[in-house]
Amino acid sequence: MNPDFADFLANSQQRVQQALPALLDNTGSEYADADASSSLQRLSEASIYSLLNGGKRVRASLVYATAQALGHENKAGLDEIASAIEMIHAYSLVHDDLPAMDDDDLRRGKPTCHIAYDEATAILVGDALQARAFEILATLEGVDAETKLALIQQLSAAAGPRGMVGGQAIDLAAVNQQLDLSALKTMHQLKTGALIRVSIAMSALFCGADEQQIALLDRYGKAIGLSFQVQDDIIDIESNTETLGKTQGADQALNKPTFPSLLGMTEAKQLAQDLHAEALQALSGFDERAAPLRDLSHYIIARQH
Ligand code: GRG
Repeated sequence: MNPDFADFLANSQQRVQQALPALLDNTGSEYADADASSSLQRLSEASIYSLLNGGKRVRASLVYATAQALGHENKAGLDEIASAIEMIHAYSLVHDDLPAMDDDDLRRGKPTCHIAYDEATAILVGDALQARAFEILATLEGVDAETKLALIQQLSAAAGPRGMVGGQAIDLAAVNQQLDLSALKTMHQLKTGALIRVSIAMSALFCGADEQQIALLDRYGKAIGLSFQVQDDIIDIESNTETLGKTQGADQALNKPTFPSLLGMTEAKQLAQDLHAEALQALSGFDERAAPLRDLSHYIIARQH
């Protein structure tokens, strides 16, 4: 990893990690006894456990990298947008790990939320993180109502049935099923790609990108949204549980269709390279301020966890 990109990634991770605790604070209801109740404190604790327990912060980094490409990396409000997206992402992982879904015990190298707490708490953590993410966007300070509405519209579409939740529904139904390459790509564009893609789109919108910049950045986002999942399928086979921080071979164990199972490992790796090339091509008109975006595309297909 080049040192400039290592710095960028560390700064982005630190920036969102610092912003998240205050944005997650569940206290301050009009009912003082609710703030003091041990049930609410347990929910807060489990939410903090699920949100602040590491994570590469790729989606937050994409928010900052897009802003940097557009010359707005210090714009007030970016931390809140990055945090809202990371909350949606954390909720999806907590729910995905539940017994009714992928039934996993390990996430980010630690017991999953329903193992560390219990299933009902894990369901509520996901619900709470999701609702809080939209509240953060709705209450962005100093941002006009039209922009806030557009941000909420984009994130809700990406997270909902035409995005992540829809992809998850297809994924759950795909166990023991054959999917062709086109159907597999569609599933992952929705399940994993939509939230990655919208991280770039929301930052571009917020930073006032013009129509052409928005279209090019979206082309980049679509390519890396898919390459992220192709690499995820590759490392699910080639990495190990300790490096992954989640159970290695989980997709194979569930007999799920994956890019390597459909294409073979060599072609799956070639697909990741092709998508990286497509992402770089989309950025060819951007100057050196887009370096973190270019490096993030490479990081996504080179990562081992
Ligand atoms: C339950 C509504 C609902 C949706 C779940 C995205 C998703 C949909 C489930 C995650 C399943 C999974 C492991 C998909 C592979 C790609 C992926 C999203 C990996 C986890 O993201 P990273 O690697 O995680 O960015 P960190 O821990 O670094 O934040």
